[in-house]
Amino acid sequence: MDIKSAEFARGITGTNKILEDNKSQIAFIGRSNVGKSSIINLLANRKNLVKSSSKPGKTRQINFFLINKKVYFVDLPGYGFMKMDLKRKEKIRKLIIWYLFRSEVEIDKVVFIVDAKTGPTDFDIEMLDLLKKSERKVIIVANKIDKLKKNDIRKQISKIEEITGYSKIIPFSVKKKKGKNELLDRIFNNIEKSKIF
Ligand SMILES: Nc1nc2c(ncn2[C@@H]2O[C@H](COP(=O)(O)OP(=O)(O)O)[C@@H](O)[C@H]2O)c(=O)[nH]1
Ligand SMILES: [Mg+2]
Repeated sequence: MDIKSAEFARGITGTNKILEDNKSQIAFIGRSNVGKSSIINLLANRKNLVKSSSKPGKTRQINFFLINKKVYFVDLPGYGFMKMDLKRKEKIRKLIIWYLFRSEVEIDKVVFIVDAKTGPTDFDIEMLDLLKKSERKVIIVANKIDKLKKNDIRKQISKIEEITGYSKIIPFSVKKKKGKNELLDRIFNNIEKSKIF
């Protein structure tokens, strides 16, 4: 199930023909600094496909990465960075909502990343409720479990399941390379093999 190739395709801030080229789209969403870029890089076996930066909130467009020449990983802008001004926050929020719910796109799956230690933010919960109502297929990833004591991981995952109302949350750590295979399996199961490889 390993990814063989990955390349940056395009960044968009509104409607674009890339949305309609009949490839599967896997959306990645999460607040700034949660480790979204690091996770996409880990899945794609690339160090710097997506720029992972110590300055959060830098990406303000929706970035499409072509995986195996067949499927897109779609990196949504990180939201909720504290130092970002309100106008900018609102712009990003609108862009995310447009892509997830109003663009004429069939999104195959949404990989929703939350921080394992701090749990979902208010915006996370709002988005997860909307995703549930729209019956999107959502995979929740709890990243940075390396920051938790071993004994607390299960407890914290259960708590996040309770808060979000979603089950089967994947405990993940980019730092310890934990959860990678499970996440790839969950992303690609139910998608026709010929659409991926
Ligand atoms: N401890 C720990 N740090 C992580 C993990 N994943 C990412 N980070 C760090 O979190 C910071 C933000 O990561 P980045 O991928 O840029 O987050 P993004 O803003 O969501 O794209 C970076 O300093 C990463 O090295 C993890 O699993 N554990
Ligand atoms: Mg990022």
